Amino acid sequence: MNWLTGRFMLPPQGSAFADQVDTTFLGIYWLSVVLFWGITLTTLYFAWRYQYKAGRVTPHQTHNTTLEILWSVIPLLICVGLFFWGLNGYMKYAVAPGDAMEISVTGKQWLWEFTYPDGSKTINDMHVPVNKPVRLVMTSEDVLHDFFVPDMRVKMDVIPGRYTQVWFTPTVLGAHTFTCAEYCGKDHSGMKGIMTVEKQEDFDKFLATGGTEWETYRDSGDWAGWGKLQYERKGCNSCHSVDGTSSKGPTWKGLFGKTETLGTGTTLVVDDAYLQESMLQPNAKVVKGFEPIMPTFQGLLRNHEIKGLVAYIQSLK
Ligand code: HEC
Ligand SMILES: [Cu+2]
Repeated sequence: MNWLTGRFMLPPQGSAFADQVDTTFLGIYWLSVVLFWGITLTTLYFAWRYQYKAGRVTPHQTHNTTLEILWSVIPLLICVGLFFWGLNGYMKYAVAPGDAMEISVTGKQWLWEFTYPDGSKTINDMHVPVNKPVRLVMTSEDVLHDFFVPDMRVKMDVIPGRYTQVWFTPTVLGAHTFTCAEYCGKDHSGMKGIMTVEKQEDFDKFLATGGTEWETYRDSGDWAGWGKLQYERKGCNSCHSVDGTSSKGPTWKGLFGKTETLGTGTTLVVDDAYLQESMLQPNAKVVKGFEPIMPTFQGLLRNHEIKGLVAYIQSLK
């Protein structure tokens, strides 16, 4: 195992500076291991070597200048060395390069929302092009959150009323998980998602249409499957079940075609138009027995995503 510069117990390295972060971390880790065992074993040895023996006299010593200087100066040098080692890495990654692509990240109970330079938005689903620097400008709408992408070695508090930033250059194609690393309430553990690192042309396609996945569903005509993906990706699953249990929102099972009673007492038959309106203007018609807590998905759902969701709901008999 390549224990100093390799992964040793750490997640895969997905960004350009992951290696430097790991080297610093593991350097301090192994220094601590050596010091811990050195001190512990020496203590145990001395306890044994100088244990009480009847008649043994301890020599009287007031001090030892050489020793005292050594045990002050050596740790001092180690600390100063560690400081500059850390500072070097910190300075490099404190300020993003000017050509970094900016993605704004908003944390709220309990989801992550991403806004791309062209205004496209996604929830709990982040896409970035490979080998291009990305800068995240982050804020929170409610309480403290913390955006953590272990593979990228990116972790930063997300604070209400303030902007924080991080940047990184993703180098490994594929899926990388991210999560909230600051306990932020009941459903904190649900604040997670996937960062997909993809080739520039796939990223452009994603911005325009929802990506290569969309093409697969379109070509197979599987609208309900496409909708199910949106149900998970856009965070609908944090409030709507598909198995008949009602949580924060009404279940989707058997929803299509049923007669729904609204808070106002009126009734209607659930059809395409009502479903679409419920996504874009959720407060226009509030279902009886539920709070109007559903956020609007205006601008967050593309037309073909809405169509997929409607097909998915229709399929849940
Ligand atoms: C924060 C919780 C929450 C999230 C997230 C959420 N909803 Fe809702 N949704 C509700 C609540 C509460 C209601 C019932 C009150 C109302 O009608 O506004 C509702 C109602 C609906 C209805 C009408 C249901 C009925 O029984 O008539 C539809 C359709 C719907 N949501 C779709 C969606 C879709 C699609 C998403 C994801 C893109 C989503 N919701 C995300 C809370 C949520
Ligand atoms: Cu959080």
